[in-house]
Amino acid sequence: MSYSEAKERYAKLGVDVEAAMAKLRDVPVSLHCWQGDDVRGFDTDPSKPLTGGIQTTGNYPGRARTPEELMADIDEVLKLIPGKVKMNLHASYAIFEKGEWADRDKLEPKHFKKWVDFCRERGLGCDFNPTFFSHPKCDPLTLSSPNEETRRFWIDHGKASIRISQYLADELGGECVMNIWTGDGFKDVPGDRMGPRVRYREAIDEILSEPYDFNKVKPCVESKVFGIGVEAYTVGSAEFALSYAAANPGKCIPLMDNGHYHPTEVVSDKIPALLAFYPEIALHVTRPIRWDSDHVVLYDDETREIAREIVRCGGLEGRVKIALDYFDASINRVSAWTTGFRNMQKALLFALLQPDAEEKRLQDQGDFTALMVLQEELKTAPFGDVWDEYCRRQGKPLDGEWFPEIRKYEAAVLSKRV
Ligand code: RNT
Ligand code: ZN
Repeated sequence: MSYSEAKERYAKLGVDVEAAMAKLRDVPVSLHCWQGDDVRGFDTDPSKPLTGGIQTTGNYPGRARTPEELMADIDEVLKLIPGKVKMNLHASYAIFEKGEWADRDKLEPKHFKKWVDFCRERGLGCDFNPTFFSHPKCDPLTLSSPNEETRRFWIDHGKASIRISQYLADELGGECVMNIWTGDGFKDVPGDRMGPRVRYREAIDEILSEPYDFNKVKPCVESKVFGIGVEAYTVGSAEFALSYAAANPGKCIPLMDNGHYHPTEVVSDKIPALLAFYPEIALHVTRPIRWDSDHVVLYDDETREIAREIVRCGGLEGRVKIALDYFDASINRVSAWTTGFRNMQKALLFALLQPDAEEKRLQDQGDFTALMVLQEELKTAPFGDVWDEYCRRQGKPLDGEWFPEIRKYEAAVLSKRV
């Protein structure tokens, strides 16, 4: 079926395909720099293991080892994905001059100048994350540590990150979403569950006492259920993070990562629940398989359902900040990035092509039979033709066209990294 026929088919259902494509083009989705190098960054010894309960598995050749390599790989991805991209950096990706190094509590905006240049040249905004893991000062706790000196170091890192986030927003325009996540927690049954949480709360209070413009810098608190080696207790649990954000309106917003809940819970259902209370929320879109495994985002049921809730709750008007968060080291990393980003775009476009008003009407009238029939039939509507058109209009490759490009890049560039 051609695009014009698909457009007509959707029009019969009351869906304006042109408006859907136009809307999606302007919605920023954050592309996480950490897929390109297995979350290593540039400020610590790459031979040391990751800590904080996160893990990458696999050793597919071609991992980016320097800022130049990582930027080249991101450029390759940017050629292959439609939609509005925003970069998402971790503090550990600071770029130092030759012979220079600064510890995380001493990081400055200038250590991200090269990223600002990179983003500006490409017309991208930028999000930021303090890095509270994979560092000798994790004892293993960070912001919730009982050790005063440890806690001070990480609070100072958080404050430095606020200043860097403000710099990124000022230089690049738009908002800088600054996400606070720590892997703080215990492998086994704690003797004190509240102490670390109170210290964590006070530490975030201190970080957020650093001045910033909340219209531009959006600090978030990301919760988690457990991590590898941190199975029994997580300081920043769901209740902790939501309560923190609720208690600090105008200062910080909650962030949900869909790998961070029990397996029968779904973030799609939590989006409207939070939006009933919070003006703004942030998301990490990932794909958990049995645990927070951070597999590449697929065009699957839950990704579509997350996209549908973002769309029908008015999230595309800025209320929902969308970021990707996954890292697979067992496959070509440029392909992993491209696949996940394209799938998020697909899910959002699919969501924009659903007859939301009609579905709501049917539900409110109690016609659940018609609602089911409509929802099911929409699944085989000619979505692929609209997706192709969306890519074509942005001068980006269609499905079937981009992977050969990555194979070429792999042969010419990635395979030479040994
Ligand atoms: C870890 C969290 C966190 C990290 C990134 C690298 O479980 O999801 O968001 O993945 O900050
Ligand atoms: Zn996350």
